[in-house]
Amino acid sequence: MILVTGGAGFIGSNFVLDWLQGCDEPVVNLDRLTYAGNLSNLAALQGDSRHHFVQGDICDQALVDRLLAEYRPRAIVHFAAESHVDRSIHGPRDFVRTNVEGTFSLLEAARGYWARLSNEEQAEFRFLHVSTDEVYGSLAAEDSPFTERNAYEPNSPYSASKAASDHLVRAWHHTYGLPVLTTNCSNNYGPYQFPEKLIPLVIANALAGKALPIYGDGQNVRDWLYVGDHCSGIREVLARGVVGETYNIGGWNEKTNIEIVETICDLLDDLAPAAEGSYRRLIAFVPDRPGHDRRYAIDARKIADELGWRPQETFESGIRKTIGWYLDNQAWVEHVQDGSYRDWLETNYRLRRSDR
Ligand code: NAD
Ligand code: TDX
Repeated sequence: MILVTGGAGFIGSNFVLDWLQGCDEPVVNLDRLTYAGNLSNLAALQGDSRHHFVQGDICDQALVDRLLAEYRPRAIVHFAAESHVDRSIHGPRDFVRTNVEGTFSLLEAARGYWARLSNEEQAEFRFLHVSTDEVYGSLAAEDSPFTERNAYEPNSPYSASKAASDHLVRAWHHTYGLPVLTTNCSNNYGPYQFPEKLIPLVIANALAGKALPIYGDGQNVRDWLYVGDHCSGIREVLARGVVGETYNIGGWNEKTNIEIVETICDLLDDLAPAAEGSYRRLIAFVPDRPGHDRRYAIDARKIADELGWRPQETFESGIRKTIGWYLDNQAWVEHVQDGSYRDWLETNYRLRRSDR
């Protein structure tokens, strides 16, 4: 049994689906179901006794204590977070609460649970913390990609809250001996990503004939990784990572934002041509994001050399898959945009409430 937090969000739900496709080890999935959590992502697991969903908050330590005692997981894989940089600029409080306080609560629960395990169970136990490359700050064009030894220089409320959580995880290892692992990954894309992030937003807006907003000059650079490759990297680190270490995960796929948006427009022109002409006509340059980091790039040699992990998708194959998924699942986008998926959830999924 493993405990996954945030397993109804974008990466967490991909991880749970991939995990249960690859093995029969059950998952208890703790998710608060914020706007970003969507149980319909896990509809394929309805009635599957290997998946135990619990709606609840990682800040609720008493709940996490109960879940650990009841399910006795051999690992915690911690995805739950507020994850959108723009939201963190407009309302940073939830980011500090969930990302910092929530990770603290989870660590405290894990520490108590771990202390009561047998020696054998203690040796097997892992707390894997899923984090981001944004903690390293912004690179200039001539800088080398981030390695695990780069100093932390977070610039947004989101990245500052993730950096704080990474530090807590590190401290719980060094001070209390909790067997932790941390992964710092670049920008993910793929199925089930909430259409507030660049790639799904551009696909959804293009199909709806709406403007495709590009912040600033469109020359900001991100490294892009297909979500399935992130999930396989996490599985490798969980299985064979060295306790106390951090691992960067990245796709060696640096792209400017304008390149990304133009690529999506061109693929959509082939796959779903619009009567009005190329989707590029919808591109609109808009005022920049405050404090917008210029460039992220990941040096993923450590996880490649030490654990043998390599991404399976190129950007070209991954973006085609992703666009195909959004074209086939336009109802999903409409539901998450208008909130009606919550009705779906009430009628189609039996929830275990945190106040049980
Ligand atoms: P997401 O916003 O899609 O999902 C977050 C999930 O966490 C949601 O299901 C939400 O309901 C849940 N959640 C939020 N607050 C909670 C709380 N207090 N208690 C319990 N559950 C709560 O995020 P994502 O993009 O899937 O990111 C997952 C993790 O990966 C995050 O920790 C994020 O920082 C990290 N990460 C994301 C990316 C990316 O490109 N999306 C890249 C690197 C790292
Ligand atoms: O409408 C937009 N227009 C635009 O130009 C949006 C939503 C974004 N952008 C730009 C901002 C970034 O330079 O595109 C780039 C990507 O933006 P986001 O999708 O918001 O991602 P980013 O800010 O890079 O952060 C993401 O990657 C790292 C995730 O949201 C984080 O959770 C993860 O840690």
